[in-house]
Amino acid sequence: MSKRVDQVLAGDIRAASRLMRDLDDRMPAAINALKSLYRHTGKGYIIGITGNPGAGKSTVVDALIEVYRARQLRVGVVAVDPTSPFSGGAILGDRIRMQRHALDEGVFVRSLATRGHLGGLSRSTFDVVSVLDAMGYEIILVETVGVGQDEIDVMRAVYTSVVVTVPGLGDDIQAIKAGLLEIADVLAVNKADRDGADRTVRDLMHMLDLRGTSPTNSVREVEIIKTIAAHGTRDDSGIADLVAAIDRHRDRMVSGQSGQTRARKRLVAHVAELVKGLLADRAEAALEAQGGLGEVAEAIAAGQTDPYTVAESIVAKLYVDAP
Ligand SMILES: Nc1nc2c(ncn2[C@@H]2O[C@H](COP(=O)(O)OP(=O)(O)OP(=O)(O)O)[C@@H](O)[C@H]2O)c(=O)[nH]1
Ligand SMILES: [Mg+2]
Repeated sequence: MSKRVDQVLAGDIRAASRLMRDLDDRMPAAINALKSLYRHTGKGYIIGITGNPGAGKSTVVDALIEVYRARQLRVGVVAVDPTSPFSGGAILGDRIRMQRHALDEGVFVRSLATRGHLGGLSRSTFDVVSVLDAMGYEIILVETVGVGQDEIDVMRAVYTSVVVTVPGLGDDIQAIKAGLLEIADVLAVNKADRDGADRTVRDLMHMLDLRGTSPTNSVREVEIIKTIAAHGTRDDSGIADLVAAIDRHRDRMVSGQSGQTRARKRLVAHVAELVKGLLADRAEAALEAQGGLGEVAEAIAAGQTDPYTVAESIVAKLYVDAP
């Protein structure tokens, strides 16, 4: 086993950070290290936190860190920094919010940028989660903005997914309906200090009921919890209730058939992500070989070729160039 695998297993933060960076660059040695680390994974409990931009996900994560640290558990965090116009300040915001944990050796926060990833965001997230898991972090929190398919794919691979929403915005509820509700194990109605929280809880309950009556959907138990994450772990923040709901879901997951099914689904999601990632890498390389997207677009605009021919030739190259 390589030295760096040993270092990571021993909890060496610098070695782990370096490995994560090398994984982002798809360095073969790093990928080999990850293969060795994989059999040391499976002990951490992975909790996803997703929801609309600005709903308070990072604030919830911050409060959760505090609760789990009080339980003497080591906490790893993966925050996917969105580049959406709604939340351009996220990177700085996350840093400030989570800064008070920065000196705590039991907490490791890793931010991932969405920019510049071609289908690679969920893969990077999986990679970082695996490294944190192998390092022995007992709780792994994954924050993503639940707007893209990538994010939803990530949520399929966690043990408990918490969807954070806020009161009042009818459109938000619609957005939740569109995809997030389907993956929610626990729903948090955050900013419950604002008007309309109870109404939102009722709306969500109604939507869950509707979903439950569909013949294709088996009814899952989804708890709805009101939170005021800005109040941290104060008695009125609802964070203790949220943690209790996560605990209850965890208990249901570790026991019985549903736990097994969920574990298989996680593995399916992981492999599917890796395959997608590898294909995306090859497609990118094939595109580069043709001069990049800019060149390709020029050629099409000049009437030298057409989009269909270009796409076919790129896909054909995936096979020819396979190692
Ligand atoms: N009133 C109120 N404000 C809150 C609450 N929780 C968070 N906020 C505020 O909402 C804003 C956004 O919080 P974040 O935690 O950054 O939200 P986020 O969902 O992580 O945002 P992005 O990662 O940018 O999508 C911040 O100004 C928080 O202080 C709450 O319970 N009540
Ligand atoms: Mg955030």
